[in-house]
Amino acid sequence: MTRPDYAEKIPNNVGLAQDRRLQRALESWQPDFLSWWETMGPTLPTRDVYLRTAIDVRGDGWAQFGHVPMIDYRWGIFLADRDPGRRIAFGAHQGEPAWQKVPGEYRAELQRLIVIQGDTEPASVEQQRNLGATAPSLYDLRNLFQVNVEEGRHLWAMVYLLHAYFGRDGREEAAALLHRNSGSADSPRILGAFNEETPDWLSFYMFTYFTDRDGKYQLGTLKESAFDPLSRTAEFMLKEEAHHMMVGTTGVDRVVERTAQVMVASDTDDIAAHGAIPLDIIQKYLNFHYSVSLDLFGGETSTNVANYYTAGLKGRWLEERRSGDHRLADDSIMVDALLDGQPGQVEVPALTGLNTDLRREYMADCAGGVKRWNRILEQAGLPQRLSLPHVAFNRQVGAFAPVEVSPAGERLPAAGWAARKGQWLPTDTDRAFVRSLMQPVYQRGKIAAWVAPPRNGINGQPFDYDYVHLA
Ligand code: BYC
Repeated sequence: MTRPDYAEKIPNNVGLAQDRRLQRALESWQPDFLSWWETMGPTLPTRDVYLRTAIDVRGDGWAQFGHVPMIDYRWGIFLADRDPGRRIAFGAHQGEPAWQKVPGEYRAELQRLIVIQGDTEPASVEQQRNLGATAPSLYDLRNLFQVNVEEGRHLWAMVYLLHAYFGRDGREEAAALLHRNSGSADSPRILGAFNEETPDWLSFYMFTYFTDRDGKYQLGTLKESAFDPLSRTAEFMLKEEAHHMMVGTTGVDRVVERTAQVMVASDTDDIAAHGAIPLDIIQKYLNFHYSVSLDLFGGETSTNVANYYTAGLKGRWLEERRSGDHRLADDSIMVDALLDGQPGQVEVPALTGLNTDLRREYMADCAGGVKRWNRILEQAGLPQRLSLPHVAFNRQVGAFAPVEVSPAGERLPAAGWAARKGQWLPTDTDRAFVRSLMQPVYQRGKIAAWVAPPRNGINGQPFDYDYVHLA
């Protein structure tokens, strides 16, 4: 595998210069991407930002850091190294060599998975475009822009696959990825969570914790794909994705830390007047972002996912490391379901329950975040704790979509839900209060009062480094 070639118009490690047709097609998509970035990307004018750029796909030295004007960021196409002996790990084709081309019979499904994945990437940039105006520090501002440019690169990753392997249909889908927009009434993004606003930094941290973590799990399943270029693309994307989740994890840490400090210092839970975010509002934001992200795993039972698995298009989380059967034809699984109108579980064939299997991996991972935030509260000597709501709470997709359920899992009549919803999900007043705290802090080494500073800077730099030069 070659190192990315930065002399080319589109940096890549896929030998683009050897395929003139593909190169031309991607070079004609490039100006559309750049004009999308200018019109739908970050709105805060900046001179340059301390960004990391991938220079290799291997090892620790895979990225370099430096101040770059964002529009000059080198969005490129990078696939993890190819394993020439790779074999399909699961499904009906288990044991056969991984595919280097798209088999005709799976073309439509593969294209659909790639389009859905690709659609989320620019959507998140659109959702976050105005956050620069209210950044709590230059450090946070830099992290926001790092996440944004890499989501842009992830779009490139999917567009490469569409152009290289799906012909004219693929090129049309690549164009459409720039035409749908988050929250648009006429042509919204495909998945629900990507049409929600990210209007403030608490939402941003929650989004990068919960929704980027869905990305981790979905990419993990695509990394198992029999279609080798998709697997290799997903593998490298996961490497970049780790930073995005760090931004979310430590972002929520820092909000909870500050909240706890102010609660202790002022000896009250009602800290709104003290310029920090009350714990009950943090819990409501958590409830919202977690439940919306649970929807991203699709229905508890799904014939789509059974077909994807059997065909070898999308595996389970850590498929190759799992012991036992990798075809799942005779297995069963207990999935969440409505039983006599109450949240419960039913047994279904393992194949149709695969969305549930993946969602459970995700839920266990999310519990880790709550544990660390509760440790912060505990260390501050506070008795309050955060928690994940029940799996049936506030769901719009799947078995629980038709019912209303409290965070504790208790079924509610419509009137009960309407009366109590504001205790569990952010109200307009909560959102307005959080927004009122969001005043920008652009001086080096300074930070907004509602969030604690990070323990570490980026790439060994101190917190008061000049991470961003504004225009
Ligand atoms: N919203 O059979 P079902 C990321 C549709 S995030 C709207 O249960 P399936 C990132 C579904 O399409 C990761 N519609 O679904 C994070 C289906 O439609 P059709 C993104 C939904 O197919 C942060 C119907 O409902 N990647 O990378 O088993 C920043 C029946 O559903 C939703 C992927 O998701 C929804 N939430 O599973 C940046 C991977 N859920 O067929 C980036 C690719 C379901 O009836 N996608 N529907 O027309 C997939 O693997 C699957 O398509 C899904 C759905 C998991 C999304």
